[in-house]
Amino acid sequence: MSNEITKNSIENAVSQKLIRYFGISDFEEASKEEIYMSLILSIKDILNERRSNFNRAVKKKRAKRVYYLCMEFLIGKSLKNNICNLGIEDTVKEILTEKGIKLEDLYEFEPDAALGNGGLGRLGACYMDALSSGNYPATGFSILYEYGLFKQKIVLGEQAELPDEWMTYGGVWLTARTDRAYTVRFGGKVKEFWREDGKCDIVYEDCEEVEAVPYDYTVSGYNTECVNSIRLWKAVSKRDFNMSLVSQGQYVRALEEKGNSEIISKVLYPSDNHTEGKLLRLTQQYFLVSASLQSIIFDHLKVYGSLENFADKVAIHINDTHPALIIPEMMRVLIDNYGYTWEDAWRIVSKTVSYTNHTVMSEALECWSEDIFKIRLPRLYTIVSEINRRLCKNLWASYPGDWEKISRMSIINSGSIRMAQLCVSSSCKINGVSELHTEILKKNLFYDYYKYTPEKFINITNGIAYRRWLCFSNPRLSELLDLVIGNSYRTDASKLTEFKNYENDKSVLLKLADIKYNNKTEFSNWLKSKTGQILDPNTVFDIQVKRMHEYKRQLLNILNIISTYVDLLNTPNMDIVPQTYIFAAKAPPNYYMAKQLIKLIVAIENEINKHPIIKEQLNVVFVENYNVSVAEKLIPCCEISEQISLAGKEASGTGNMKQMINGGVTIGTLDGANVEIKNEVGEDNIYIFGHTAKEAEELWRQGYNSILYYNKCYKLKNAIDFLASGFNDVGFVKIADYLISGGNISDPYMCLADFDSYYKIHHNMLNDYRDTLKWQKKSLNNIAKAGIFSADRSISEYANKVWGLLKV
Ligand code: 26V
Repeated sequence: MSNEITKNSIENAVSQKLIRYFGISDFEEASKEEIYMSLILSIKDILNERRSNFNRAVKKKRAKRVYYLCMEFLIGKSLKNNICNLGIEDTVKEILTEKGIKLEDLYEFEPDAALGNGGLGRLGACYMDALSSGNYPATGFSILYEYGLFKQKIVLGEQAELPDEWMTYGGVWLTARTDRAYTVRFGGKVKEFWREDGKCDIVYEDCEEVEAVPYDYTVSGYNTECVNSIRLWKAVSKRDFNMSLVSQGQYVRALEEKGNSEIISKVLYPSDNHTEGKLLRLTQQYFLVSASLQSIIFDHLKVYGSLENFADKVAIHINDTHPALIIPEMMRVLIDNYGYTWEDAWRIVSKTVSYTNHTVMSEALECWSEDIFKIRLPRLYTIVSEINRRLCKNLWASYPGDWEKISRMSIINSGSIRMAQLCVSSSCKINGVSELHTEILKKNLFYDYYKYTPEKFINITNGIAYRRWLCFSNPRLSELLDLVIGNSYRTDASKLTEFKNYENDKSVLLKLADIKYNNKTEFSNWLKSKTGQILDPNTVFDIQVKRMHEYKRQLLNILNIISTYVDLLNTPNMDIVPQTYIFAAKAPPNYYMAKQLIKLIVAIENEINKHPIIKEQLNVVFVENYNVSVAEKLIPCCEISEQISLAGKEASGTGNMKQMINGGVTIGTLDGANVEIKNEVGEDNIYIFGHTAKEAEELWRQGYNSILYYNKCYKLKNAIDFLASGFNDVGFVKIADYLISGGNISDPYMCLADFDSYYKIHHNMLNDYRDTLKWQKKSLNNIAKAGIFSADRSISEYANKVWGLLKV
């Protein structure tokens, strides 16, 4: 047990840090930055001590560990989360208030650790939180992207990308472990030297060596002594300064040479709508995998001295295909470095590795050109080829003569190395992230594999770290819950169902309305102070926040907004529920249509701003630089949660769960986890519209023709015509063309096919909103039924069904 944390101990710790790191002996003289740093360093000490105690307990128990490999962790801010997890928020506030400092200001000061694109990365962070909260021994592995993804700024109505310099103040959480650096090799030549005993020595020549230096980010759990960490690798050049260049006065060139390999950990790739098989991305993936595996093996050998029990004590999780190279890399290390036979190595690897698929979008399934792969990772290429040769041999035995099936299933095909096939053929378990998504994996994407090894496929529906998303970011609502149902839901989300008993309690329903109004007011004030954008908390807040992508169909929402706008232009005193549409999203810098959509939303916002009367009825804002902390402010304000992807395309969604648990009512298609949300809350408490996944697929197969819908629905026609004619001095003819003039490839995500049912159900929804009690009852039901979407539940399923992991 670690020492008890008291007001005194925290105060002393912070004072000590101020002295040691900043030479300040008087609290009063310290700047906000210095206090911020000192507070974090003090909390880090507490967490690190707990981490070392927890690790000792894990070793003593010889407990199995899970290693969660992911190219992205969208951690966000940690100060508040850690303080709340430790249960010391009141104490810290008290200390700071005495010194005239607001803890809230320090929270604001912390930058987001935004090492992710969206759902996938945030899921990784939520799962690390749940692993710690559940007392599971776990380590996350990723890359220390110095400039994150990018910081979004709206400049002249369009997205501009700036480097996100989060490390200056966000790096305080990191602990550099220079003592645990490893070398990662790229390129060069591989030579095999066969010995007389039949073994083979592998010698590498002329390869490029990069040093991987770990920086550990501690992850606390709620109300527990368990602390885990995410190990982030930084690339450091191993090349010494070329002194001859320096002495020739070419200092800058010497720096450039050294800097080259360090590019590996500079920025994260955006999840574009197409993978280009970029060399740097492959390099990043191998860098992550090779360094992480060395670290895993080192840890294991330190405890057990041998790799014989590796598969019993280690679970390695591949989050999406991005870290799939761990499979051939582990084969390489076991065979080349530890003398294992292929068969023995394979037994270990295929028992250790499990894989989660996060998308069925074919553009997002990563493939590498054999030529690039061969040059960059020559030894791994040999191993992948051998894995593939043996796989095809087995497939041939099962399906003699069925070349078509075998070529669909093979890892290497037509000059490309397919990571999904590598993962599915080699993992002990494969899971999708919602019921529907897993069914689609089984029926479509991985159909052949499902028939081949059905026992490997399972579903684990995603979950969220609901303490962050409800308890800490919506204190008004969680206080009400504490009062009404007690606080046991804070450790057991299933207890939220008790809230349902209050669905007809008028005072509770009115309190819910009040809380929402206060959250909306707080957000409106914050936004106004930051950007000058004006919101009216008396209007209904209709929110669509997620990555910008065609399949998520922000455009469907926009078309409905434009149609309402046109109606208001024609009939200014139309009786409508005053409505505010809030968008926030980053678009991948190379994704033309996604950037156009942002431009369009901003243009509508500006257009409406020119009509103050209309703005009172219909307001649109684009909130820039969407990230975890913006989400934490925005989601508690959600009344209408837009989850309107084309059915079959959104693997799960997790924003839908976050908004639901904050009382947002979903308008959505039967896609991803929306299906399960509907099953939980019942038809009265969700607004479902549009084609089902099956219907959408069928419609597309028959030869979808968007123009038919345009001609059939006058509202839709008005909206698209208005879009084409342009407003706010900007024309969007290209978007109109994209919807209706591309022959059978126009409107690829079938916005038009779902428009009619969308606007009708949206209209009904707004009408229901007029009746506060009726609406709040729906909201209450959403909160009460959200417990199942807790990451604690997801993680316990992973622990039981995939990793064989026990709590320590
Ligand atoms: C693909 C690529 C390919 C190009 C290089 C960069 C890059 C980065 C990410 C991706 C795949 C993105 C997959 C993804 O984010 N899936 C989301 O996962 C969430 C968590 O399971 C899920 O809720 C969302 O529905 C799903 O879209």
